[in-house]
Amino acid sequence: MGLGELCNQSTETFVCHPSTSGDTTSMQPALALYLALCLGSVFAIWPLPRSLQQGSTPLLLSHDFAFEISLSHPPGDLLSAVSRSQSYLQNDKLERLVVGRGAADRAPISGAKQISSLKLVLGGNRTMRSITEEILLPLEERDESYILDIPTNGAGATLQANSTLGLFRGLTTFGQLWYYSDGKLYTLEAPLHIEDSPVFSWRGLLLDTSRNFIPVDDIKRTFDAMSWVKLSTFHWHVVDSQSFPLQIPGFEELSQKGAYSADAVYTSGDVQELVSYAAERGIDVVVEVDTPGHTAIISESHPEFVACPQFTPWATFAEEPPAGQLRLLPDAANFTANLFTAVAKMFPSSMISTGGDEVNVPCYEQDLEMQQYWNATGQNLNQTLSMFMQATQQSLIKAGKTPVTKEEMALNDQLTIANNSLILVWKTSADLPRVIERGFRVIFAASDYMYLDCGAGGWLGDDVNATSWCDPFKTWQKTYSADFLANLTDAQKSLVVGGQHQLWTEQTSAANLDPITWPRAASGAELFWSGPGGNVSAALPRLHDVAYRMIQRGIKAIPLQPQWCALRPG
Ligand code: CP6
Repeated sequence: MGLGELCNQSTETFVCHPSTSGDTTSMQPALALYLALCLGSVFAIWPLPRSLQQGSTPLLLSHDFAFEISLSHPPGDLLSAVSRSQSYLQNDKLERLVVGRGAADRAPISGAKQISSLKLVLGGNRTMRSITEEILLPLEERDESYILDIPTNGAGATLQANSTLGLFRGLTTFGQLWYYSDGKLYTLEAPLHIEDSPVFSWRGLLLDTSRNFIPVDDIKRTFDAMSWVKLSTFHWHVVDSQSFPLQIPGFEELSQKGAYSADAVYTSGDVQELVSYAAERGIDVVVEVDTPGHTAIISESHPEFVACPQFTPWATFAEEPPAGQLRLLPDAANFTANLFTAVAKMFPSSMISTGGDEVNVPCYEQDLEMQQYWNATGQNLNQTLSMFMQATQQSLIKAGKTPVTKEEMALNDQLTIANNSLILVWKTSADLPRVIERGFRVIFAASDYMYLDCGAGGWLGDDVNATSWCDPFKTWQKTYSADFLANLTDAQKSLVVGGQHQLWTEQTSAANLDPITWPRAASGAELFWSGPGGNVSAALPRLHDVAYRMIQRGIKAIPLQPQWCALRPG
């Protein structure tokens, strides 16, 4: 193996993608290659913008560089985002990787012009809203586009957008342009013109906080890292069979009896703090209260609503211990509908998930109360499940929310679910076209590409040869290459709202949250911002920069290469 291979900095990886490197496409290939190799190429931008024209003139960030906001009453969250951008510029010490080895470079920055300001301009005819308000809009109403223009001489640089959310995305890109050398920040690519907007609006990360409790500060740190790669959706799988850490007004008994400890809870105050911390960073918090399956813990406070909590062997009645799921009876459905009404008041997002995955049939079939109800009414399992789904989804719809549910509920043609439901395809990518054919909007979350953990591995018992069905470990390359739009017509593609990584936490706590998530979750961020079809070898050097920058900002991202590759030579 050559040195370049070890660091994955082979010359091939330095050739810009023709459609995204305006300045090099018209040149002789040899010259273009030379410029790309020796004079730079935008390595650090992640996710890749829709269009990018770059020159090859070095530009220094002036020591008194300032953002200029040409708005009469800029919202507070935009001002905070600007000052965070300032402090990242001051504190990031990301050095440029050397060609062939990848080590940090002393850049040829002599004779460079300086850029002393970036003017933020809000265009369009839209009402000015804060970032927080923009990210809470329904998916199809959001505008995250921006145009960043930096002339060769640095003067008159502008960031334009139609929304504060777009300005925020542009600020994130601007922060990725700069490398550090000898106390200075520079870019090698002026002039730079970027026109950008995401292919998908749902660019998510699911985090399970039930199997192991994740403290508020760790979730906030995760939001920071998510925002640096323009992820837009935190899918919060807050409760499950093992613990119920969410305090819900009017339903306090659930967390009192269901949290791991009195400390392992999210209070209403915590939720508000997390929701606004996320929103200020362009992240929508979509909460999931998984029902009717994955609810064994509810039997601690409401045994009357839960089927089969004591049934054994558990493997017959649940995917993992403990067994127990909400009965598909009017009282339990009513309770759950009221629970969702209360949850809807806590979360300002336009979307809420009712779960809907892995409903266990034997658990219901062997439950006496379910048997009695079916006998008395002449109904069957699917009819009672349909009744449960309608009760819970209707309570969300009444609260003004769009219901989200897992693919099982869309693929069962005996069920009636809301037409506007968003469906999470989690089992296999092969199910995506099947759900689309039923006319639903979908989120690509398939376990063959999008699982960060191997969650089921926690329940493999004592079989030393067992492999979990989500094996093998999903590398960032695997996610990055997910061609989830293949074989879809344009009309079908329009039903895909995006996708997300999943982190189930049977084997994750705050101790390994960062390492298991980063930088891999960044691959999903680019997949759903820039769309599928990206080139893994072209992405790799940029992903190195993402990982190194995250580490500098306090994220315990794992390495993609030996440290040797990033050390200053000599
Ligand atoms: N918990 C819940 C889980 C999983 C799901 N739902 C899961 C299933 C298979 C694997 C990993 C996780 N742990 N509530 C499925 C959506 Cl491999």
